[in-house]
Amino acid sequence: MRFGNRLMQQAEDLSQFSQSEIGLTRTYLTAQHRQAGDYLLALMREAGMQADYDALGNVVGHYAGTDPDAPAIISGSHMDSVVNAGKYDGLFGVLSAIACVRDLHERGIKLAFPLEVVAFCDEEGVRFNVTMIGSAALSGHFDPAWLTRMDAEGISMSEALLAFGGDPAAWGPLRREVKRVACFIESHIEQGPVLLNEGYAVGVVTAIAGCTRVKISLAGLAGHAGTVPMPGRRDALAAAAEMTLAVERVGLERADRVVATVGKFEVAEGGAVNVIAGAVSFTIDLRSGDDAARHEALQTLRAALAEIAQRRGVTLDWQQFYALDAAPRDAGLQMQLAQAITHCGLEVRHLPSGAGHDAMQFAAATPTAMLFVRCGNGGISHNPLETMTADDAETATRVLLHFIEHFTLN
Ligand code: HGY
Ligand code: MN
Ligand code: MN
Repeated sequence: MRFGNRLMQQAEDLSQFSQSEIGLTRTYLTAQHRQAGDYLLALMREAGMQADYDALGNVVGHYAGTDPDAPAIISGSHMDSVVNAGKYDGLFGVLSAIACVRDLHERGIKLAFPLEVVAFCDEEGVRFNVTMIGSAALSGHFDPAWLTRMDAEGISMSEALLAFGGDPAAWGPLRREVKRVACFIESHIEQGPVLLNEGYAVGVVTAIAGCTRVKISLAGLAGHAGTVPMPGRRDALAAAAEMTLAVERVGLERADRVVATVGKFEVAEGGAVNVIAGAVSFTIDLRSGDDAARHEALQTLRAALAEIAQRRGVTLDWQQFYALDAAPRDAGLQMQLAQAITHCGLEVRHLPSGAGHDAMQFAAATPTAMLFVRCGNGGISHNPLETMTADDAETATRVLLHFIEHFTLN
């Protein structure tokens, strides 16, 4: 095995850089970001790359090509995690790309195209509620207003960047010139059951689902739990609970094409056992591979929540804070990826991605492709039970390497 065991060990090593005692949580611009970044820098340098942090905390490695005019192949994924995460979400795409460059370096091979490997600093958006910060910067979608976003402790992204050693004023030059990028290829665990259930080690991603995220804030009337009669209460928590079920219902009624989730639910000041909740907020994450279906579901949901708010006498504030359209993958690159899979003696399975990925940020101007690798435990992810095998890590890295070595411009 050229890659699999080493890659699994590296993922194990990196999982120790966690903000939580139990499980893995690694968020943007923390000491754990630095620890994992330093580990990845060392791997990149060992693999023959010039590597360093950029101004926003991305970890970027460069492997020169033989043709100074050739555009670069960029490969990578994110190095941050959700709360209580698995070990492979994001990092598999970084480690497999590094392993490919290391293999070329050890064989003394330089390709015509320069190679860039990127560990994106923040894709999950846990700390500042802004997702895909690193890939947005490289693809020209960074919004400087994000720098004023505060974390739960009231620290702004700009302050955290300065404390990390980054430079909040230097995000502009991170944008890659479109003509200097040949393609972006991301390998990633599937985070679902399809490859596992159908017996495929890897798959070619056809499209990444579009996603809209909304923060709902409800204001009712706080009151004494013992003295306020049931009829006529303006209970923000009960209203939020009914709305949460409405989110689930809208998703279930469109289960063939939409998923809808309430992932965060907060009672102001934590609530109290003997107080009718006056203020509650929650988040909605609504996705579909079909943008029209997502928009229809969102409108239906918005009307349903408004009716509940009106009937229950609570006010509803609807703050959409994220929206990305479905992003089909480049057909030519899908074909090259399929050829790499065939070359490795495997059947080709095409499938969509319900999860969002950094590759979405590049799709508007750069040919992008994604390679999925099977995960175990029913495909579970965003959960410490997330798992994959060294054999599949080996297979996926061989496919990625073949794709990179035989890449041709469309
Ligand atoms: O939410 C997602 O799909 C990704 O894990 N950020
Ligand atoms: Mn994730
Ligand atoms: Mn991911």
